[in-house]
Amino acid sequence: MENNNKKVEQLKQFTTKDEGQPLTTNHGLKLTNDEHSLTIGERGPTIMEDFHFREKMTHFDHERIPERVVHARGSGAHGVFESYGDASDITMAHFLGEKGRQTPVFVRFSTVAGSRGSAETVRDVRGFATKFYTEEGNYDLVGNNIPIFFIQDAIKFPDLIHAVKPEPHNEIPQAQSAHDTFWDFVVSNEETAHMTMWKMSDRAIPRSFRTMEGFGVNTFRFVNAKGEAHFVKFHWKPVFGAHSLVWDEAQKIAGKDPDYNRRDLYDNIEAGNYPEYELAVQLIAQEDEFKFDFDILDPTKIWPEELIPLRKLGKMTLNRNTDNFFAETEQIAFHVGHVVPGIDFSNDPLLQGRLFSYTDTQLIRLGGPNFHELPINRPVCPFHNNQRDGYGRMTINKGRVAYGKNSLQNNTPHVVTQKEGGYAHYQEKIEGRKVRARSLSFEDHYSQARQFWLSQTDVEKQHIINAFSFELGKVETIEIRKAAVDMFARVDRAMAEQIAQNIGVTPPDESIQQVADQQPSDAVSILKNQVPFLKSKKVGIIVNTHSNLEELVTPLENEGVTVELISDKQGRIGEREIDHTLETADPVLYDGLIVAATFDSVVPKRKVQRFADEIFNHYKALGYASAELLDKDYAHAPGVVAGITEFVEALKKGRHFDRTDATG
Ligand code: HDE
Repeated sequence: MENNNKKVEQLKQFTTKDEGQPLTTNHGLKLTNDEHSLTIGERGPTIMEDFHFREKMTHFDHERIPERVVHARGSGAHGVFESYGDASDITMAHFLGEKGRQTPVFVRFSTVAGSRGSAETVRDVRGFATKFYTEEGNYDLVGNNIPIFFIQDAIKFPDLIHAVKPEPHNEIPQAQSAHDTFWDFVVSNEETAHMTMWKMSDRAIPRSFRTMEGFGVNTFRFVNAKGEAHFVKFHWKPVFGAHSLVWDEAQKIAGKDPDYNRRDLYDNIEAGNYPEYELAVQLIAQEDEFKFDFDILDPTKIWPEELIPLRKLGKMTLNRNTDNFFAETEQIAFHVGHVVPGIDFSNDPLLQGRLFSYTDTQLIRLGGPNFHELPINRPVCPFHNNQRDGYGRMTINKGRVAYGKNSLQNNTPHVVTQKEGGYAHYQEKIEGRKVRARSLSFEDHYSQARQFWLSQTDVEKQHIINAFSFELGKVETIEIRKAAVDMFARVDRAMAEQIAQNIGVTPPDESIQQVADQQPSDAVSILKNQVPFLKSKKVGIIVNTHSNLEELVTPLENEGVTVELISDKQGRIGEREIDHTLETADPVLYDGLIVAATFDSVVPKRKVQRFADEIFNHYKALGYASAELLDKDYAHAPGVVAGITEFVEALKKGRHFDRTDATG
């Protein structure tokens, strides 16, 4: 598959290997000494003449570029998208036009609020941005792992981001929404109600990039060759389903392995456990625009899947890590305006603003207008126009003509018709006054927030209450805490009452009306849609020389589970290397744990008990060789098992939330 990947082939032209080569300056001069500056005498001053020192230091001084203003912390991979069939009844897009057609892709996953070096398992929305290198030019699907957004109009984006970022007077807290300014924004802007419910849910702490859904969020338009249009929403469905961490675990991982998500992605691709996601769309015919009790252009609303079913269009497989993080993941530049014929925009006011912001932000981040020439951003099809010059221009455009129309070059490069593959905007008829106002159809901020609440399982509801209580518990201004309780009493009074109790404010005022009940949408719950799986899960086995390794390891590895051996010291047991000590490993980094050691002075029970406790409290599969090894309370709890076959089953199931004694 990789051999036909045009993007990979193209990148090869820009790839270099320094290994085994003589050291030179950037201008190709071979060097005789790279450890001493040029000085006058062995103890004297460095002199200006030292061009080598100056070049090396200058380059170093300029190594950093501005981080993305949002989504700074991210990680990416190459892959391929394969079309399931011919979607030409709904879109002209060539890459969706034939069963089996393959298109190279690059995906960058990210958190939103944190800086480039921040921890990855914080409570936050995740970015899910895909660049399709199609035959018709690059198509970017710049989405998130939550299907809606906080605000309805792009003009509020700077305000939202200023509120969630560290507070300006002391730059605290990093990558957290649990602080006054974020919650002040929430309670002062009611349109945030629905998205805040999602952000307080387990969606905001995904187990891995491999196990989270993706959504285009905004409403786009599909247009077929006959000019017929549908409004469209995009979905990525991970083949392993959506899975989340639990909050205590997420916070601990942030310290134990701040690179947890990128490591998971990288390691699994290296191991051949390629992450897979199906691309699906929801479609609403142009003439049905006003058929729903929500405005289909409002980005704070979902289109319930039960009402508007998904149509699957293809599958994406991420099968290759980057060679160089900076050149690829950092320099990739996404833009919602990078579209191909057959994909168009709607008047969703958030989308309209995004169409401006993405190019604008690349100009500062990547230092000029030629970022499209960076290898990772180049299309795999040819591109020609009369744009010229600027910082970092790499192309050598031959000839004297750089304008149109012209006669000297027979008026080329020339435009083409739509039939010949040219992009023509959908001709929507628009009439209206020039206003700064929002349609009344955008005014209902609570019905879908309540629908989200009513769609959750009891476990998920409890997690939402806990998340609100944690976040608001960190808010110093009591009036903001109270305002949040009042605001979310409109979503569910009982929920708000519990939060109020937890955070020490008075219950919601009697006058506040909870909105009417809604038909639940099971699709928005993670736990109602659990996919059991084994491949790529990670299990730690605590061992000593008495452990019977083969019996435990083989059944797991046969299922594609990654096994790591943990003991008090590193070294070998038989053929196998011990991967970690009880200090370098931590229970929060595993999907399941087996205690296969007998306790002695080598593997002290006290340390092992901590591992078992954490695994137990985070509802994960726990296997043990004999009952005396662990606290008796554990013995019969769900997902705590003695045999390896039982362990494999418990691991496959996922979390055992029916384990009532666990602290979460
Ligand atoms: Fe973005 N967003 N965004 N955003 N966004 C950026 O572009 C912006 C929004 C999303 O991995 C920036 O290159 C505005 C929604 C992702 O490189 C910037 C608004 C969704 C990424 C920008 C939004 C997204 C970005 C910063 C409100 C989900 C990371 C760096 C109207 C559909 C892409 C950059 C990557 C990045 C602007 C809202 C997704 C500043 C103005 C809604 C996944 O241009």
